Amino acid sequence: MNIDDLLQSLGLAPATLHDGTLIARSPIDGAPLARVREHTPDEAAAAIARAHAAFLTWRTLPAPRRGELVRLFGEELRAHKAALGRLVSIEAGKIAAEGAGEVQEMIDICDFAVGLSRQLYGLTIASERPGHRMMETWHPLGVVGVISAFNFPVAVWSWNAALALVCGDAVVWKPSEKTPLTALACQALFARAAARFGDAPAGLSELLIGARAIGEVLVDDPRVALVSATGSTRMGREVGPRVAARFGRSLLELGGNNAIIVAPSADLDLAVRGILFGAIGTAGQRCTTTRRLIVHEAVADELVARLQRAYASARIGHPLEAGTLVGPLIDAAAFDAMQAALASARADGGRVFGGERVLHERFPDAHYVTPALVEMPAQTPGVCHETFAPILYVLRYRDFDAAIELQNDVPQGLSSALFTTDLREAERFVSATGSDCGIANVNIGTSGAEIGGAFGGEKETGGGRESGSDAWRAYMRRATNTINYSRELPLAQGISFGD
Ligand code: UN1
Repeated sequence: MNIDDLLQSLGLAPATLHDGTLIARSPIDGAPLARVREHTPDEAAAAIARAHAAFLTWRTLPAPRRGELVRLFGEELRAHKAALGRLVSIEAGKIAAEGAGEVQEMIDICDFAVGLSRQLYGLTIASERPGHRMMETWHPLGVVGVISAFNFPVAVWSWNAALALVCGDAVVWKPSEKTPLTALACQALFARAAARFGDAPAGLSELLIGARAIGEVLVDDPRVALVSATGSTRMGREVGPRVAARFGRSLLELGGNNAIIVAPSADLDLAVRGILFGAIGTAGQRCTTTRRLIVHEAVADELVARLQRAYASARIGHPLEAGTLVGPLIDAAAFDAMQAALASARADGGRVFGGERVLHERFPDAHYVTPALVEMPAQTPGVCHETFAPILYVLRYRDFDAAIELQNDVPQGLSSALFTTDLREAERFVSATGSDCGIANVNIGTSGAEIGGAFGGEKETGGGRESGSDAWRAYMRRATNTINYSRELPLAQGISFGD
């Protein structure tokens, strides 16, 4: 199926995608896919105004009714899973299984949000005053701005949008300028769901196409109550303070530097598979990608040898060809950053295996690499930095405490994992003195989280939590209500005031 037919099947008219200024390219071969119209800052402000007006109506619908819209959207996603997954592969370079998996992640969060729409619970709290009841209510928050990255071009928006919509909020989305087509396709599918729903206000889900200046409009507009931003720590460092300066809320999901510790008792078959998916899956371009391997010296030689064999046999190539495990990097800048990181690792005494450009004859305008395994003498500044490419730094340890210290001794705190069959080590790792990350796993890798858990991390990862558990609370405002049903007016703390 050619790209125009694919876009058409997702409800987009290709004719409208040829006259814009933003060139959407496929990282598969670097070829232009479409020319998309960019929004001006004035248009962005108008979209926020429409979303705000939509919010004022939307918040009055009962939450379970709002859930019905998300249910219908989930149906559209189910019906278009193959096509949207394929478009994700074409625009972001993911292999077919991961493109489809990303759409499944959207379907899963829709299901979760539909259930949640009947569970936006508050507490009833014992009042210290007689004849009083105290309770907590959760109300819709306002317009939620979503800034997302190229690597999960649709799922990250859906985690935010599905929850925001059941919570009674309107959503304005600024996707990465590298992936406008998948965003347009999501909007088209959402529009179908809204049409079937009937009384969804116009402006409930707005899309802003453009570069940084458009994101800034979203960040600075006081009508945007929450800015949920996924991307680099550098981006979050700018967004967070700007939103805070106007007393807005932000939910930041930034860089990770995720480690897997492999203990001497580990099941190495599991460990090799977990490391492989985490380190080279998505060509190392997940925020949860495994970037560091901290392996006990007793099993290090064997594990590294097995990984080298697995790396050498992993098929790199066109992401939609059967058998491919590693697709392309997103662009030339990603390739250059990877090469710079490898050069700095070599200068610091690292032994680099892999990391070369391949397939340049077949795809001269794309960037395919062999994933790199780099044995490091120490956790150097380069190792502490997140390079968005398939580089796995290998460090050895002797003592489990030192391994945990090493794992925590980076600025980021998103995901982490331990492979062990020692119960004490496993429990220690997930305890208060274990991993300091938002995600800490045992005997599974660092990436590929389910939507049911809260997703996010500490330190320079930004502290935000999206997706499952009680992450919905970030999309609502909490009110504490005290109701006096007595004929007296007792004051709290036993204060007597003029009586
Ligand atoms: C991201 O890379 O921004 O846990 C999100 C995972 C996916 C989400 C990654 N469920 O790897």
